[in-house]
Amino acid sequence: MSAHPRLADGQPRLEVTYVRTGLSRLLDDPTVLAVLGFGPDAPAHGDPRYLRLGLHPLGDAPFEVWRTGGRVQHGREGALAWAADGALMFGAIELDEALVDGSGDIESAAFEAYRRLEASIRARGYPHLLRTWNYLADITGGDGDEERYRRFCVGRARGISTVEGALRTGKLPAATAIGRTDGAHRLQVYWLAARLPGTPLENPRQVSAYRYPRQYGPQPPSFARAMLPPAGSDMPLLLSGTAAVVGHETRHPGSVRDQFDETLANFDSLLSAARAVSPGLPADFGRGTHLKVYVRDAEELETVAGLLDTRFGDRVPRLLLHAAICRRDLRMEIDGVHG
Ligand code: 3EB
Repeated sequence: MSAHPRLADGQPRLEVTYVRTGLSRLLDDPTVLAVLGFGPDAPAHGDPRYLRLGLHPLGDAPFEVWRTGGRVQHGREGALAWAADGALMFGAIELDEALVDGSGDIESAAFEAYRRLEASIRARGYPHLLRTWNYLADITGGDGDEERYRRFCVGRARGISTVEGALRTGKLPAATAIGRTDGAHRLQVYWLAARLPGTPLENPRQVSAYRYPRQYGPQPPSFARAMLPPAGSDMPLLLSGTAAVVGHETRHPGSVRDQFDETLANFDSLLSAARAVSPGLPADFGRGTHLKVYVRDAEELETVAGLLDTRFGDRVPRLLLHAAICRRDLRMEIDGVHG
């Protein structure tokens, strides 16, 4: 079924693609680990491997499909959906903020989501969290330390640290935290976990997020800038949400064009760091790269689409999404995979 070389038993394999095939046909494939649909116009489906995300795409979005090397089993535990192939696990949890212990706040929802995530990856035997995505409403709502993103960071860190050692800085997953644009106060967290550990990477141009100074909130964000897959796997590099942050400061708050260039300079630097460990990775983005490009102001989506066209032509598959970024002065952010 697959043209890829056979890997030793239990070695992870993951391929990410953007496709316009019908959803049922995608889910008929037993090697499909996850399918992501974007925005309220994406279809609904009960398969635990399918997640519809609360972010509006520019135009008619494809599905994002994750395929693995083995047969996938899947199921649900309450609000949590999972799928796994013996080497990798996809999981997703959606929590209505109002329903979490009656408090209705994002900190409690994040705590609860991460507590359940940790319990689930451990119980199923995939204890190494490689990558997380976090989509929450009104991400920059509230002021100072009451800002929702800051409360989210507090809840996330509390949830992860219920398990001994998991928050150690050398073990944090690559991540994205983005504001959903459909108005629903429902926290969506989805992830990729593995039986074997990956290698987290930092970016020499950026202060590690887990060392951000106090001015950004009481709890520095718990993520690494990228994750190299477990040794011996056939998987891309997992790129965290990356924006125009140099050191720890936002650059070019007034210009989405300059933020775009700064973001790509950050990726250049991150890819150099990744290639120092894994020299086989391509130095430039190309066909094996898949990017999700998040833009805060709907009016700037077309501008960013044009910047991507100019920079990459049709060489780099990408998906544009309308989504709020977790700092008010960040106009855009990009995450993705590269291999
Ligand atoms: C930054 O560089 C931008 O809190 O999980 C990017 C990726 C960002 C992940 C997270 C936040 C997160 O600080 C914000």
